[in-house]
Amino acid sequence: AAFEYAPAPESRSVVDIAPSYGLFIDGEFTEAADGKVFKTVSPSTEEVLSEVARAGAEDVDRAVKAARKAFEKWSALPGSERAKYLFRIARIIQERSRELAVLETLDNGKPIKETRDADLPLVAAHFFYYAGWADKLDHAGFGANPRPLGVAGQVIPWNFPLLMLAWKIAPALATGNTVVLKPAETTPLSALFFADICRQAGLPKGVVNILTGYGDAGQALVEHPDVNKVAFTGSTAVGKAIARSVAGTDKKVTLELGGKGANIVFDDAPIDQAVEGIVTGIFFNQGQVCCAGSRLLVQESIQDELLDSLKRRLSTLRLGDPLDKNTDIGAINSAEQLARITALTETGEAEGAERWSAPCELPSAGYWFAPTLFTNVTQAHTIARDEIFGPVLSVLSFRTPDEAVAKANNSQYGLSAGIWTEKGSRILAVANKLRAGVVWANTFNKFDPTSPFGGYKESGFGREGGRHGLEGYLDV
Ligand code: TXE
Repeated sequence: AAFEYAPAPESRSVVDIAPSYGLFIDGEFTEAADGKVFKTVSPSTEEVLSEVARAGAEDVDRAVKAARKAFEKWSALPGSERAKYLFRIARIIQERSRELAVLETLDNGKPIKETRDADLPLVAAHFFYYAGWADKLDHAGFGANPRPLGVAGQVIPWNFPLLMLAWKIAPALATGNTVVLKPAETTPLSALFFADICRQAGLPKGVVNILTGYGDAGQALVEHPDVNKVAFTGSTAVGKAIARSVAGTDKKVTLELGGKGANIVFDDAPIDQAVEGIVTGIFFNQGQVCCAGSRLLVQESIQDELLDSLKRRLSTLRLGDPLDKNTDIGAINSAEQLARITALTETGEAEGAERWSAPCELPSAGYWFAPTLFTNVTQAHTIARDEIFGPVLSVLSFRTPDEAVAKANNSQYGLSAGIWTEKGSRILAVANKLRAGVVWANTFNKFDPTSPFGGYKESGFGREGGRHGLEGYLDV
């Protein structure tokens, strides 16, 4: 690993959570203009963690004004100066990663193993990576002296609260933009913690503003006339609504939406390795991952063997307290998300697919769903087409590579895909035919700040990460 991290956290006492939090505007925590608040709960226990200010249109306006004012100075700083702030933020994230991992696990429900070993290292890595670009923009291949856009309005989801924040804020600041970011209503706490890190790093006031709130605040933000750039990650329905609402303005937009990734296993694949990759592909973060490998496409000749191994492996997954270092499967993020997953799996059964769920005891409080797979799935089934965004795998089979490609591409989405085979030539041949923004070979859900990430088709447009991730924040 490139970075060192604190020893494993094991208890919520690692992090102080205040009983209430304000909005972060112009470097200060402040109440919402109309005094509204909402509660954030731990999805694994339903315990109220804190009460958070709920932003409205007036707060959005205040935050955008602060960001506009800050833009004048921030964009005029030499890139090397902006880099210093980003490096400082990255280092503080590392230093405080233990607190952040526990906080994220409490507010989101995902296992500490993941926040500690995946989310937090990647969050720091993104700030380090984009810090490195801040003084090299002339050499990023966009021509000399590319210019920042201005104020970026960013709306993010709840599945990787801090990582999505890093994907949005790090490139925006590196390129000289200022930010108003709205985290998802079910996971506001790590973004507020990050606001505190900005203060600790001495970041000038107004460069980063955090507005906790609901979709109405997100809508007011993306529609605000003084926002120059809109970056959204979330549902395809809201993404389309945002695209419509900014049409006819001069705002630049990047959208990262849903997915229905195909994980394709050929008959020459190393089965044990493929099984691990299938598990990572769909059960990482309880399947609440836009690029999850939610459709398993398995070559017919090895289907029975693969499914037997997979079921054996799923039976060993440990579901429960996400703060336990041994937990593999944590809680579903919200009652609403659990209801969506439940409804789609019921549709799967009603349409004739065969359901198998891993044997495990679900805790009585909180939002839980056992790792589940469906066989006898056809391409017409709803569970083969719609994003479930939960720990549910739909299994389909194929005979030839061409059929695998056709099935993989038979989707409104095009975010991710995986290929499992010993043949390098097959990897290249198949990958080039897949209409997906990222294709993994003999691995899955591998992320790196140097790699661009984003979708084809209804999975959205624009790229985040890598050099490409700079482009959405620049006039070139
Ligand atoms: O998403 P929403 P939800 C998919 C996944 C999931 C479904 C619904 O399939 O089951 O979406 O999840 C803000 N204008 N993904 O309802 O509503 C909202 O407050 C501006 C895939 O949670 O899109 C939150 O901050 N903003 C996905 C953010 O949008 C609005 C991640 C996402 O919430 C808004 C999440 C509006 N009109 C869900 N309405 C991925 N691509 O990773 C809501 N928001």
